[in-house]
Amino acid sequence: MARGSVMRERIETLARGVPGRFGSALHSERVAARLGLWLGISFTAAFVTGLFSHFTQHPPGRLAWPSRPVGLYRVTQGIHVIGGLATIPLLFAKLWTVYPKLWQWPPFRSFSHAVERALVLVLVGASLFQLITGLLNVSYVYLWPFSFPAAHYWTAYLLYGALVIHVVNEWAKVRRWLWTREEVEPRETVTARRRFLGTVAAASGLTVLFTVGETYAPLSGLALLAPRDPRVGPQGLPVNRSAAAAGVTAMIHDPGYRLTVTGAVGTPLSLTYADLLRLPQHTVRLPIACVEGWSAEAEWSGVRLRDLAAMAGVAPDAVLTVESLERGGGYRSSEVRAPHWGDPLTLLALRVGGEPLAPDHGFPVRLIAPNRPGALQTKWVSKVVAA
Ligand code: HEM
Ligand SMILES: Nc1nc2c(c(=O)[nH]1)N[C@H]1C(S)=C(S)[C@@H](COP(=O)(O)O)O[C@H]1N2
Ligand SMILES: [Mo]
Repeated sequence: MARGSVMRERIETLARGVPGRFGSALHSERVAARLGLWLGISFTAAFVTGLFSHFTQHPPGRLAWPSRPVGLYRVTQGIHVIGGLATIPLLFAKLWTVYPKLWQWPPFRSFSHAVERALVLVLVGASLFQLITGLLNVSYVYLWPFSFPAAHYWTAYLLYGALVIHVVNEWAKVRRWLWTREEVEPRETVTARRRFLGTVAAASGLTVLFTVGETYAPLSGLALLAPRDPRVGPQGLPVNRSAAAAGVTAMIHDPGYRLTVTGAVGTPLSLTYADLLRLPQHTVRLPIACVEGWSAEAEWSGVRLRDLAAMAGVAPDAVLTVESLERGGGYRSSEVRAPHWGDPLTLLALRVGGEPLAPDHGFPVRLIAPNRPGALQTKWVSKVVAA
């Protein structure tokens, strides 16, 4: 059909005032409600898992997360990032479905209608911002001058607040179109709608299928769209920041290297690499679960952090700060609270897969703990400070 006649048909439909239609069968409240429901579920999952990630990294006060289940953060962040990517086709489909409403006339029927439309503008802007900057961030593209986590965190409240109000405003339509018996519709309308929604769902599903392998090993061969392959890197593990990039290459091979345990301790410790190897060694299988969605499991061996804490005489509720040889960078140190340092799985690892750590994996010593974002698994550790 020629463009002009499509437009004419739309205008005629509008003029006829078919309920719930603002264009064709696809520009309808029924399609908008269905996509809206999917988006509501996926934004809720993103909001909850995103807040979990935030408060895992920034626990308020003296609060602490449990160290189990071991792979919890890996799963929640996988849902966050891969679910977020799968939301992109849904959002664009929804915007396409409702765009004829952009030209509605008059633009504002009343003050409350104006407020409602302003709110939708905030919702659309915040959604596009979250999904697009999120996609670029996990693709390691940093084009902006602001801190991604800070902007993403505050925009999440804006988005979710606007979403809740939007859902309240539109709820009657959702009920009408999704939960009441369908009135008789032309067959083509039903077919066109099913085909459209099926295509959108398939686009989301394929996004998941082609990225989930970055965290779910059995599908890593399919992770064609994922920025990281969890099997690729030195010792079969990916690297976010190499020893060279962190500027630690000379320090990690210095024969004067010591691991010190200081601060609120009974007995300060200063241990060489050989001393550490002489302490009881333990082996654990744990993932690195990066905040950017990829994760990779490995077999780590080394000294239990709680053994070192006991040797140094640390209080049972102490907070341990693990510090790297790295001078700058956002991840040069991390806090380990009691549930984590008391866990027998938490190690200052000296080996991975039976070999000494590669320089890029944190030689001589790295922290590895269960249920913890990769960003907090500090590499090139030289100090533990108790407080
Ligand atoms: C394509 C979609 C998305 C991607 C790829 C994505 C990616 C990410 C990444 C990589 C982080 C970790 C940031 C860091 O700590 O360095 C994160 C955190 C977060 N995300 Fe998303 N995200 C997406 C969508 C969303 C949406 C729709 C919401 C809200 C409804 C949301 C809410 C959050 C929150 C609250 C955090 C915690 C931020 C913090 O640590 O301060 N995200 N996201
Ligand atoms: N000192 C230091 N440790 C660090 C980082 C860093 O930049 N500096 N990056 C962290 C991040 S973001 C991740 S995901 C993991 C990556 O671990 P890997 O290189 O051993 O795979 O290391 C963490 N430890
Ligand atoms: Mo990371």
